[in-house]
Amino acid sequence: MRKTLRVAQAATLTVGLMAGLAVGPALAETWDLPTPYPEGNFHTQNIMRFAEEVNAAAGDDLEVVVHPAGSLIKHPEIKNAVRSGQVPVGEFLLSRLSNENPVFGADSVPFLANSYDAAERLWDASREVTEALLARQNLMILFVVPWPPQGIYADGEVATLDDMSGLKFRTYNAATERLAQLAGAVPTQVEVPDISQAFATGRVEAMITSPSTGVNIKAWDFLSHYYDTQAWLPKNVTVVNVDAFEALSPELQEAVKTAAAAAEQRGWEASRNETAEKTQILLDNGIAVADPSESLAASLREIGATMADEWAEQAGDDGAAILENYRN
Ligand code: PCA
Repeated sequence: MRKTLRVAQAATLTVGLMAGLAVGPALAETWDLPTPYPEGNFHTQNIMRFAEEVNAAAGDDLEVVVHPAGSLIKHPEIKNAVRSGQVPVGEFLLSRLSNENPVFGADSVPFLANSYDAAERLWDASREVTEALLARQNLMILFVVPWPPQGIYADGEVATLDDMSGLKFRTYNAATERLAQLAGAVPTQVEVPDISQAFATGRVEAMITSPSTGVNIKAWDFLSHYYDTQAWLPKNVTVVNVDAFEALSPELQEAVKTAAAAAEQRGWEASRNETAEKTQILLDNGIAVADPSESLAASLREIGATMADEWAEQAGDDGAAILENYRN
């Protein structure tokens, strides 16, 4: 009798433990969030803050874990990883998708929108169609944040476009590749975590990117000049898989949306502050920072005009609608 009782008690205890494990707080859902850029970058910092805010609001129900610098998933695969549900959320450079549809590359048309105010207006004009295109891939935008204006880095003076001729030029999307071609340079696609290595080994010799990325990779280790060409402000987008989002309780969906709206606002502000702050760090480390010469600026504007025509042709009706919205 005593023995039976003990066994029964033990059985009850075991069942209780299992039940406890099955619903216990240790089993909060984890959302892995891969990003392409290093932890110190302002986009990554902003996303980490987004994760903190969601986690604080979600209590034990959801934990967003940020994996920077392509450590979980490499940049070229992040979009499809979110689309397929391999991960529920992720960040990538929107214009990387311009090969799927030129609309995604609207923000990388040189000189179309090369100030923060213009970039904001261009995004207002393109947000709806961009969201609709991503929705077809089961993706919903959480927030969008621009990089500072893009400038040219080189190891030596670039007084005219001729000085770019034949340079091995690091690119990050179709527009930078096309710009390099039109400038007579030799394009090579390299992701940010691999840039230092690419310069160190001579695989690339020049690039166009922001003061932020220049500082993140310590451009002064390989390069001497930065030209503030203010060519465009490309944007990063953080997206969520729609099924993963809809599987959340209404309260959690609200918490994610609230944190996303805050991240978008904070991100634009941080980006505006980045430009001067990171340009100063380039200067402090011995990079010669200058405006492009009149000759270089004129050549780049010409390249920009060619690329704008090409984009308008490729982007068709959607592109025309974006331009019309943007200009009015
Ligand atoms: N940095 C990213 C994209 C634009 C930027 O400023 C890069 O260089 O890849």
